[in-house]
Amino acid sequence: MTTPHPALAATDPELAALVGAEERLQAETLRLIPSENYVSQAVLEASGTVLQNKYSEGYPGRRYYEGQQNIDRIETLAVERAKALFGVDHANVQPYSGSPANLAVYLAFARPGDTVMGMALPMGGHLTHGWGVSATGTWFHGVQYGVREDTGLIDFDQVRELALKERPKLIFCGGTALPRTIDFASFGEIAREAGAVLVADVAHIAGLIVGGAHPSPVPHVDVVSTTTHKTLRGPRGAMLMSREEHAKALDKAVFPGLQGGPHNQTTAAVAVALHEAAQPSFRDYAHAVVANAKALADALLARGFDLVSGGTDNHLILMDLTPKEVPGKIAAKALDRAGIVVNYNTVPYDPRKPFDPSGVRIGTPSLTSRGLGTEHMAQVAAWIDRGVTAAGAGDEDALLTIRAEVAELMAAFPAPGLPV
Ligand code: DSN
Repeated sequence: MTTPHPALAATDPELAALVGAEERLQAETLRLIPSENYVSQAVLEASGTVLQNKYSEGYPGRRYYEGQQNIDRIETLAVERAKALFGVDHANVQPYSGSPANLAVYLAFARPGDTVMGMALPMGGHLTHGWGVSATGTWFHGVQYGVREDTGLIDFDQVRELALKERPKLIFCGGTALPRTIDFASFGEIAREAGAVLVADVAHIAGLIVGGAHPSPVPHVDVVSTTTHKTLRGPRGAMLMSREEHAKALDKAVFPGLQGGPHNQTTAAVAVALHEAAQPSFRDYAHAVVANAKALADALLARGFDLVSGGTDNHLILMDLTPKEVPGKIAAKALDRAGIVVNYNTVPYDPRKPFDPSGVRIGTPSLTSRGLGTEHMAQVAAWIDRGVTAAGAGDEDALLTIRAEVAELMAAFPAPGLPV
């Protein structure tokens, strides 16, 4: 059999074997982590080019190194595509990933000790939205909002009350475990009333936004921060976008404020992903991701699962396994052995600890990229149900049986970017 990475296999067989093993794992398993995806072969190729060899501190036309003839055009292409796709005045495609992108926003608009506001991590927010263990909660005074215990929905009364009392410099909206549509307009009204800069962190839903399957934050917020590798289906990277008035502050914060040379190979792959996301087929993809998530949520509800907020509007489902009497971590690890890859997650008001929480977070971006449709979601829910039951009973044979069934279905839906 020929190897898909001949030079790697010849130079470093040990590493090549590990890459091959990961390719098999990604091919054979049902990947349900909502922040993951499969990039296309074109994105993979762009991110593995000689662009890797070039230093390019600065911005197109304003670099600190020579030899930027091609790099400038590549970065400009990525910037122009981002602007067109998201409908923004300004885009910076250089942040290395989501956390540095958000840190650059702090650098642009706040000073250490300032008050900032975001959703609490255990409620579905992100570390970089001012949570205590993050630099953003250590160097800044983070105040945190959450969701209502009875509905699982963002508590806008609390958001407004906190914002007017604390007068934060920055308000972050968006998160990592929010199954419902984000009401950017309400956040915009509150931020204006409080005099805060409003940042929408749309890392999870960027692909849904450009695909027309989630409302855009652009008319309502000052800054849009996003990673490029989740529903947007690009390489691991990030972007900051804004109106023209904030362009200089953001650019200065990214470079020279926080980062050195941009990762040009990633910039190129971001440009490719944005080109792909501008195609009509990507709109179909974004809507299919949501349709699959809704169908999966319905099938799980029918099997007696407790879903935070009662379901989903987007790509993500947060299951509270408390009624099943199986802790999230035990369930996640058992599902992994069954070939179903998920992550354990806190649920709002979780009585358990973050490293051993009550919930499991799942999503449909990856399986949709493989071509699975709503007709498959009853089967996916059945596997999850059987897997959780087997986890509770310690039934390893049942997990192995599921693993074989999963692999059989996955073989019929080859994953983009992976050797067949
Ligand atoms: N790690 C990402 C996620 O899984 O949601 C957030 O940064």
